[in-house]
Amino acid sequence: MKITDITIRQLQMKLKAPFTTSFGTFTHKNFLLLEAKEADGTIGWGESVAFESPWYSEETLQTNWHMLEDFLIPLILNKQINHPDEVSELFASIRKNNMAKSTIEGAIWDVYAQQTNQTLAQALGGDKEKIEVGISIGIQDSIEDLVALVDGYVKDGFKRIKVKIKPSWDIDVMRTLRETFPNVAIMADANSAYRLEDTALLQQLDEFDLTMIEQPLASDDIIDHATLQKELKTPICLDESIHSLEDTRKAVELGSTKIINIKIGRVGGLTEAKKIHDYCAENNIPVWCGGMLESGIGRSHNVALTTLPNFVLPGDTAGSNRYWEKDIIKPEVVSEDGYIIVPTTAGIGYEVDREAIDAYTVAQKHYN
Ligand code: OSB
Ligand code: MG
Repeated sequence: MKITDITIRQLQMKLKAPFTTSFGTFTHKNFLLLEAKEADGTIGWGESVAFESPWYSEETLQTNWHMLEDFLIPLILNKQINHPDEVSELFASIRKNNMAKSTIEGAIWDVYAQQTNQTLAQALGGDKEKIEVGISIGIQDSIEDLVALVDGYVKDGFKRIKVKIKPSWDIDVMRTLRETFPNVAIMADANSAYRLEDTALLQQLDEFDLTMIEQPLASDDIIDHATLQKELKTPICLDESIHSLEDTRKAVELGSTKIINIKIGRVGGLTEAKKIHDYCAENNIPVWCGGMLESGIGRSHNVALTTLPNFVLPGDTAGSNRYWEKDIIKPEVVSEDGYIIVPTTAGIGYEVDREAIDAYTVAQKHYN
């Protein structure tokens, strides 16, 4: 492969409903899309999962654009690439900036899959025909509102309900949910809202038989999580703390985590995501695919990754209609009765809706 042209677009899409975490509320998603053209005309698509502000990680839409324009794109344009695994080698001189790296690597995986006439899932080595879907629910104004929402999602068939928690929106919320939905798989995601001093409070969650608690402590910590896990029955799942296979190995060896949430952007791309998957499979650590409120393009990469065998827990990759009035792919990602059917056409498997992309584009730049 030789990538001869790259276009970066900034899109703004309005969420159907605001999404609130322990850090604040999103009403819109502003993000970058990357279109890469190979010498033979094949086009691949990647999505940056960086948000506008650095609350989830230090990367932002603007830092991603800067890294892509000034460092990453020049390392890719017109270089001979035999396999997408080589992209991370080309980027070896650039530290971190994983979401920026992943944006371009994802597009190259899409090109590679099309040129080898495989689905992205097949190119990665996955073989599921459908994947199990869970849903992530933001912080609500009242417990009654939350119960009503969860009731709807349970009826829709979602295989697992994840609820955002924060101090003062935690124990009572989870108790009510467990009492109302005794047989549903429920988990909590704290997005780093607690400290080790909160151990006694977090131990109260053990009563509610949660599938896991996601990232209770600091986003850069694996030491305190190991201490906390010794005091908790509920399995800890790390999200923000995991940026690589090395982070995964260290966290698993320390006992900081029993489950890993893999996000392609956070770990720098599909190649690293697959390595983490393989390591976890060998070490009996179940994994699942997290979400970053992606458009259909990022979502299609998540669907493909989830077809790998050790993605044994339902992910956060719900259908397009959970987020958008109109997505940017055709057909949209559909979740039905808690499953998404994996597409069967080559590459990401969904057609890109250029009219929709144009309508959401607020800025763009071409590189060649
Ligand atoms: O922590 O998993 C998270 C959304 C934005 C940023 C971080 C997270 C989330 C979610 C929702 O939980 C995932 C999704 O539905 O795409
Ligand atoms: Mg999370």
